[in-house]
Parts: sequence; C-alpha cells; structure tokens
Amino acid sequence: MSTFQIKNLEEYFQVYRKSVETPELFWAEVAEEHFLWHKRWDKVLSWDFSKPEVKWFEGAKLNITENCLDRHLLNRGDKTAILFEPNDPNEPAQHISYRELYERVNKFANVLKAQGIGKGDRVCIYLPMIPELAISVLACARIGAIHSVVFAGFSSTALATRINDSDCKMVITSDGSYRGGKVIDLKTIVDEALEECSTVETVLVVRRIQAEVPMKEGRDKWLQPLLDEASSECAAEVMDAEDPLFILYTSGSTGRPKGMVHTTAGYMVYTAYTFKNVFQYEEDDIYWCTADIGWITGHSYIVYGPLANGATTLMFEGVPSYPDWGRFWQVVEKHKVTQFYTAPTAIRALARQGMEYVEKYDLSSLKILGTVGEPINDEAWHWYNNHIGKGRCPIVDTWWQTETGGILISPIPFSTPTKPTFATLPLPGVQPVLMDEEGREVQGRSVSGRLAIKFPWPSMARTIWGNHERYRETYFSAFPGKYFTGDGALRDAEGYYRITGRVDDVIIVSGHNLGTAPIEAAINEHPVVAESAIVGFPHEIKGNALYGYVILKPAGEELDPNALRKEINALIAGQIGPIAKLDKIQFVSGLPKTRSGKIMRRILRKIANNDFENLGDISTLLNPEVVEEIIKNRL
Ligand code: 7RM
Repeated sequence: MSTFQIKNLEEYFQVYRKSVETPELFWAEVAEEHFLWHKRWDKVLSWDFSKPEVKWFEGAKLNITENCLDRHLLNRGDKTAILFEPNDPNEPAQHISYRELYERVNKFANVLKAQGIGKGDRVCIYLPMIPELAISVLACARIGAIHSVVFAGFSSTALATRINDSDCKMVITSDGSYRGGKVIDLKTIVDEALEECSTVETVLVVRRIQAEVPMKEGRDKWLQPLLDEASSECAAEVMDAEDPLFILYTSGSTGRPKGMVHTTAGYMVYTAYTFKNVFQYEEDDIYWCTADIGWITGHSYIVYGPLANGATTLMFEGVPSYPDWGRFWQVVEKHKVTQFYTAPTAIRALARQGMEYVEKYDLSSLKILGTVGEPINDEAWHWYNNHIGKGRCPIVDTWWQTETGGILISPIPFSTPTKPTFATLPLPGVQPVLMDEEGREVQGRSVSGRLAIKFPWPSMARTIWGNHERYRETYFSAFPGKYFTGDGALRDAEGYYRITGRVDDVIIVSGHNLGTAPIEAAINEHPVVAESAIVGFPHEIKGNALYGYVILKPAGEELDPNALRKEINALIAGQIGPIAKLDKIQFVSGLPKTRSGKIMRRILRKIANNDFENLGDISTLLNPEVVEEIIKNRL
C-alpha cells in the first residue's frame, strides 16, 4: 500500500484512521516520499487554535517550483505540463512541455529580479487565463515573492483595494483579454486603479490582443523584450516551510476583502496529495479544471496540485457559451480530457441548453467528473451524471474554501460510493465536527449543525494579511478551539456530509462569494439612496441571485424607478464587478430593524424567498409595520 494514493474503500478507512490517530506520522510519511526538500523539517506540527497559530513542517527548506518543475525534467521533460486552449477555437492550442515551462518560469523570474522584486515582496497579478498567468505565479514562487492574483473580472476599485491592502510593488497585466465575443481593456482598468495606489513601481504588460495601450513612462514595461534578454536559469530561492507563498482575497460578510495568507510547505504537500487522490490522476491523463486561476480552485487545482504531480493541466481562456454552448464538450473531445472539474452554476447553465450541444461530441475519454463552489442540487447532479458521465464516471463533489487551501471533504473516486448532493467523507487528516447553536458538538449520525474543523490540516490559511485579530475573530471565536467554516451541514446515517450553504451574510452567486456589506456600500453611494440591504434568493442557473431592498431619499422618489435600478447596478458593477449586480431591486420606505439598529436580514431573506407566511416573532422589531408593506410590494 502506498501512502500517497488510496485505491479502495478499505484503504481509505485505514489511512483515515491513521491520519487521525497519528497525524504527524501520517503527514511526515506523505511529505517524505513525494517531494524535494533542501532540508527536512524539525517538527511536523505545532498548533494552538486559541492564538491561533499553526505551523507545519517547521524547519524545512524548499522551493515549491522545484517540486512543480525541476524534478520532472528528468522523466517528464517532453510531457505537456500546460495545455492551453485559447478563447477562439480556430486559434491553435499550445502544448507547453515541462522543459519549456521550466525555462519560461526561470526567464520570468529573472525579469522580476531585474525589476527589483525580491523575497517577500508582493506582486499583484491581474491577467486573463493565458499561459503567462500560470508562469507569473510560478515565477514569483521561484524567487520567494508573494503573489496576489486578482481575478481579471474585478473592477478597478476592487483591484486598487487589493493592491493597497498588501502594498504590492508590481502589477502584472496584459494589453487586454478575450472572453467569448468580447474584448476587455485590462490595461485601462489597471491604469485607473493605480491612480489610487502609491506602492506600485512597475507594471509589466503581456501582449495578448495587440491593442494600442498607453504606457506610462518609467512605470509600464512590455514583458516580451525583457524576457528576450533574460537567462533561462534562475536558482530557486530556498524558502522556509512557513514563508508566505501567496495572498488571495476573499470577501467576508462585513468589511473589506480578507487577504488569506497561504504558506509554502503545508500548502504544497496538501494540494499535491489531494489532487492525486481526489482525481486519481494517472500518468497519461489530461486533467481540466474550468475555474479561473484568480480563484483558489485555480491556484490549487490548475497550477500547484497538478504540477506537483507532473500532470498535464488544461488551461482554458474562454467561456462555456462561445462560440456556442457546445464549447466545453468540444474541448473535452479535442483534447481527450479524462478528469473534468467545474462548478454547479456552469452545470445548470449547460443543462438548460438542450442535448444537441452534448450529443455532437465524443465524451468517452472522461473518467471522473468534479464539482466545487456551492451545493449541487439533485437535478444538476443527475444531469451531469447521466449526460456527461453517461452513468460511468464518479462525481467528486468537493467541499472546501479559499481559507482551507485544498479540498477537505470529497469522495475518493472508485473507492467512496457517491451519493447525489453529498460531499461524502472527510479526506485523510481532516476532522470535521457539527456544532449546535449553543456551541456544543453534535454527536452521532443523522444530525445537522454548523460545520467546524477541530484539528489543523497542512494547507489551512495561517492569517489574514495585516490583520491577525480579524483572522482569529472570523474563524476561531464562534467555537473556541475549532476552525469555523461559516457553512451549515448535515451528517447522514452513514456519516456522509452534505454541505447546505452559508450561515452568514456571504451569498454565493454563480460560485462567487459575495459579501453583502461591500455591495450595500456601493449602492449607498448613489446620491438618492438612503439605505439598503441585500439578500440572496434561489436562482435556477446562478444558484443564488441578489435581491436588494433600497430606501430612497425624498429626492429619489420623483425619479424613474427603472432608470434608478440601472444606475444602482452600474455603481455595483463599477465598484465590485458585474457579477455582483442585483437581479431585483425593491424600493421600500423602511427596513425591518432590531432595537439595537441591526437590519433583520432573516426576514428580508424569507420575503425574497416567497416564504413570508411564517416570519416568526416580529413584535420585537423597532418598526414591524414596514414588514407588511415590503411583502405587499415584493418583486
Ligand atoms: C473552493 C471554493 C467557499 C464556500 C464554502 C461553501 C461553498 C464550496 C462546495 C460548497 C457545497 C461544495 N472556495 N462551497 N464547495 N458548498 N458543496 N462542494 O469555492 O472560498 O470561493 O468558497 O463555497 O459555502 O464555504 S470559496
């Protein structure tokens, strides 16, 4: 039996037991056998969830890119590392071998150094899904710079907030991007953002769309000429196990986005181990995760996890609907994809398009299907299973978070029997618990509660950049001594977990986590808006859509409501991004509030969900009369 790969259910239970009874021994064995270390660790784990402080593989020295690149050169130099499929199906795909990727990462790393970037500096990467995105991520890791990738669909305001929060010294962007039939002018967005940022010294610009873009003298530089001058050998910076590898922002229920900090050794070991097991990757497989590298799924399961395993990872620049809704299946056929990993929101959208788009293509190469990002509903699960997997591909419903770094709850395909809408069992090393409202652990089977994790796992985020107290408060204060996920879950009679959704004010729209607070802040900037509250309601494709309740100032009551709705959505698109636009906007005279002035979102949520027969006790509200009005005028 190999420590690294679980092959059947019996092995899973055996390995799981070992990982709980002797976690340090278990993770030391995984780490020992499968990675390249400059120096072995002195201590596998030290932890204290009350501080909170977690350290894995303390004392070890390594560079993650040597594990993702250098060590594959001998046996896999000519194997495709990154298979790039462009937005336009007529543009040829690129097969970037491990050797070529190694050289391109090294050149890029030398460019970063020549531009004054060193260990510990923060580099913001704002790029579309082109090879340079993965290459720049790895180039940062090569020299020990901390990357902060910002999804290229975010607005200039959102970008500026993230650049400033971690004082980035450099931004890497492109002259533009292709997304479906659209061309997006990324460089202008960066220029706008940088008007608010004083720490950025250099902007490296990748050519993608051959657009004329303004280049600011002394600050902006085309990447290619710099690469042409650079050497293709760059010694890897030797990093400590707990040195930060990257920051990735995730929105919370209140306040500014949180810069989750992930460190080097634990993250590497855990993402590599879970990639191998959850996708049962074999040497000639072609693995495709449709996420953007701007999200944690892309970091862990397009870049680091696959490359640490010497896998071929497909990177897709486009969208599922361009040139038509057959695009995903056409790519599966073209590249003989074996593992396909996407989000429920995409599955629901694809299922609506009719079978002709699916039936046109040969999907027989597929072995395993994956889903991530939100609870998958029964209907979508069965459609995916029947029509894409043809009933023969296990579906791995993978539950995890930006904060967890890697997948925590998921079936092991061909070992764990799957069950529709259930993420099933914890992966080795993961100890989930369900908690009740009083903070007690809910024991036994066929129970539900709030999902917490009671023991550290190697890839957990270590802090929030610049705000350790917020990290403690957000994740370790609800249930002292445990990590609180913010999700609700149930455990069935077999011990399988089903994640039911967020229990806080984060709403997941099309798989994107949106905090209500920043959206409300954007709406409130409108000159005639007095106050607002956002809730989610179920949406056939997006999973959830946003419903806004808005109180207008007197001046607003004279204006055309539809024109106002457009202006409000334009504000949101500008400050957060189009993804956060509201589907419904109801103008109200007041919002239901507690006596301490807190908006009772619970009531608004019920009304938006058409579930207002039983609102519970509203007599303690400051203004119960407003509830009736809101119900009467609901959209
Ligand atoms: C990987 C990712 C995290 C939140 C998480 C959940 C929800 C993710 C599933 C899921 C049910 C799943 N990171 N979530 N996966 N809910 N089943 N398989 O999505 O930070 O962007 O989001 O997403 O609510 O807390 S994330």
